[in-house]
Amino acid sequence: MSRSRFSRRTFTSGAALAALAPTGLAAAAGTAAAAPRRDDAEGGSVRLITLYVERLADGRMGYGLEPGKATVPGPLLEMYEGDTLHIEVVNMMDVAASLHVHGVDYDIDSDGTHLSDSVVPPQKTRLYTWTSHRPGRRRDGTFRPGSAGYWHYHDHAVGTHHGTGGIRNGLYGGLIVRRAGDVLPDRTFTVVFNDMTINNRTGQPGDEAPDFTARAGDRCEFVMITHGEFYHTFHVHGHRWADNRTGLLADENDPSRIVDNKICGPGDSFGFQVIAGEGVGPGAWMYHCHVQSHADRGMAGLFKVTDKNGDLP
Ligand SMILES: [Cu+2]
Repeated sequence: MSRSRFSRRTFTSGAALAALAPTGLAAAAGTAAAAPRRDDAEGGSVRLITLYVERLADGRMGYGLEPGKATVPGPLLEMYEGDTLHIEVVNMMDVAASLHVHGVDYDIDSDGTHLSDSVVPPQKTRLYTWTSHRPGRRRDGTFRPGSAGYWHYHDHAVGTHHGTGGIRNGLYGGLIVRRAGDVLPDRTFTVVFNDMTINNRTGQPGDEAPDFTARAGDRCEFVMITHGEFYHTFHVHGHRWADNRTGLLADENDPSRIVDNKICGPGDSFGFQVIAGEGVGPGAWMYHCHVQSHADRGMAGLFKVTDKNGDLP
């Protein structure tokens, strides 16, 4: 397949990739239409983005959509079931790095590991391709779930063959795959429990855990990811969600359990939506790991829900 043909390549410069990528994309789209790789992948959008992998001034590492703009976590990526996302990863560091994703579909060329020879050497560029699919029936009649979910991506190459050094230093980010018709949020917050930090912030003075701000009544979406060495529990004050794919109940007959605290271990991710301040009003609502020694060591931040004027009580 042409998709594999070009996704396998490693490029020496952004210019070389820029010259090749549009041709490759057209070929990929044409191939998908003429000879679909998956019956249910037809009709999805095909997009190309660039992710820069960089070392930050403070020693952390991050992914960014522009050179010099890397962040921890990396940019939140979104797809709809059926979409294809091509990501050219530009490695601006002096060590090999990669992009490995959870939840969606990819060829072994886009695995992002040393084992499958799909990492990005220092100062090189590589194209990764993620596809996704809608729910449907297999030929044997069994049900195949769609790709929709709160997923994540991370390095799988820095430090060890498992990317332990990359993840520890901040090379991770969220991926949301939505289903057509899903309720869209007003704003989305990404929270990553990584070792004993939140988004690689220790929570100590001068290195505070991130706060998230919304107005009362805003539909807020949390993407919660865990990495590192420990199990945690994610808790937010004053707000609850359904323990299912979206965090929302379909109706009063939906059997999903309502929770305000959820255990999460390394490599896990989940997400949910809440209406900021619903039934409780504005306030500086804490969110934190509920393992007591972890919270005491700094794994706590604020969900700041302001009033209609933008003021925090
Ligand atoms: Cu914890």
